[in-house]
Amino acid sequence: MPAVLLLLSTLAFTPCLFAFQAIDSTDTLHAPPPVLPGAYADPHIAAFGNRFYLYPTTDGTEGWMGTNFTCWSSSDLVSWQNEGVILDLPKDVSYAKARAWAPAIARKNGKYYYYFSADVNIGVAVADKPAGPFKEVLNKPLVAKGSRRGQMIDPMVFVDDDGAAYLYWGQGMCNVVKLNEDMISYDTSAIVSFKPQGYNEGSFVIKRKGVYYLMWSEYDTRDPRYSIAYATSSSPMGPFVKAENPTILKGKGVVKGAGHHSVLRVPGRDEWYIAYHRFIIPGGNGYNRETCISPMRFDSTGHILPVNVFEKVKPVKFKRIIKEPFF
Ligand code: FUB
Repeated sequence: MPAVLLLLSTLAFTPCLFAFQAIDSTDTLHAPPPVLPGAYADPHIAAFGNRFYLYPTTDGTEGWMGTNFTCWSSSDLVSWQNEGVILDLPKDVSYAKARAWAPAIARKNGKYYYYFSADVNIGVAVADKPAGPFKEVLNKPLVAKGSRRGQMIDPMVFVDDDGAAYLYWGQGMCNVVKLNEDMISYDTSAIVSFKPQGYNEGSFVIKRKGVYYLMWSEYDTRDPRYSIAYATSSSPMGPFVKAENPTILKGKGVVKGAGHHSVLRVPGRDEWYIAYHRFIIPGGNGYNRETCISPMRFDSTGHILPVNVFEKVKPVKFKRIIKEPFF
């Protein structure tokens, strides 16, 4: 092609290119697809060995009447494989049959501990592998319905660098207690309960550069304003101080009801991702939610930056075999 024609054709395409880029970063009508197919909420994300795992609530019924839990695994955070049902309340749990909500996973003593909400109790099951099979171990709730103010749901276990594990839970109130070495018992007199301003449910804790970040969901999960806020502390037991700009994840445009999250640090890197649910696009609501993942970043002073719910997660590779601390 003669040089002048080449220049003309390049110029002719340039505005299209700019227009495309502009739409890509500001378009709130077209959100990235969810990472799991179908109705899954309250995703707990984790990395074990050289794989990523998601443990969600099975959604899609009025009143959240799901009865079983699934596990999903991935090598890159983008393609997810269904590992099947890992706990089935009617079959595997004696004290609860439905309302299988908001699970959490933790690893310690070479075992995988799966904490789950079931008929507004919190239970615990144990496995040798991240995708199970899990066995309910107590034959009674770890936290019983009605034992404290608020709902006994939404467990999360944070294992600190020294191997100490802390259980967080609660709707209405945030509760925290250090778990015993066995991960399935604790001193009830040591429970600390508090309510950060705006707190509703879904607490999650991470530690970065010596700072403990407590995050939680605000508003009701059926409310399009459902969103995530955070506070920080120098101790896993608090007190936690709510951040100056606390909202780190909320809906915009077609994205509604974005919340009940968990956070993943890619092992060995200062690279973070947030897993959360939103109303299914199109046509979803607080009982029909889907699981998404977006990058999560910090500023140079350690504040969590607001997440762009329109940023698509790109494939993440483990660069090498990671030897993680194995408590
Ligand atoms: O999925 C059922 C309930 O909805 C969860 O336990 C809450 O956190 C809310 O997401």
